[in-house]
Amino acid sequence: MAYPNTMYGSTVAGSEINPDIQRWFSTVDKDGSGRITATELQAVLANGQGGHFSDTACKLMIGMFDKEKNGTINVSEFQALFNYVNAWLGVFRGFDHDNSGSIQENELSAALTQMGYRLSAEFIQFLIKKSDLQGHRSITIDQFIVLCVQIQRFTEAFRLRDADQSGTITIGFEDFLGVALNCSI
Ligand SMILES: [Ca+2]
Repeated sequence: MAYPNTMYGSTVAGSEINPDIQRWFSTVDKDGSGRITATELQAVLANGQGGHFSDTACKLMIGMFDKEKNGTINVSEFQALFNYVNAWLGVFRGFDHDNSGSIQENELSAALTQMGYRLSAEFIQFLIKKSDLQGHRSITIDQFIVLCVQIQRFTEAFRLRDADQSGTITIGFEDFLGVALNCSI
């Protein structure tokens, strides 16, 4: 898989904190509690497109790096999250072939193919419509990350149940609800 993963490489927490990271963290951790929320993260994290990430993307990312599962992250988790976001920005730029700052249908198709997915043109259109509720034409960096993480989660849940790799699973009702509620963002 050619997309960032929280489990590998530069996103491992506990290493030395970069002074810039420490400074950015401190600017939003105004009460000095040592932990920041999704709202505070949104204030400090640039999306590489001259703006900030959406509420959904910030909550998703806090949830991925918050080991205590209380909706906040400390500075070393913030550093891991920052590296993860930068890796995603690189992926996004790599697939934004026309440098439009957004991902169109053909670009999303290429991205997901390179990530190892075989999805129909109709399904790619559906994914864009789901993300871009207004124009139905392109998705932003936030929507791209949220979409990829969500597809990744559902794929893992599917693979666990598709032992013979037939591409088809039989799923019980409660298991289905569990997957849907765990994987949705
Ligand atoms: Ca583009």
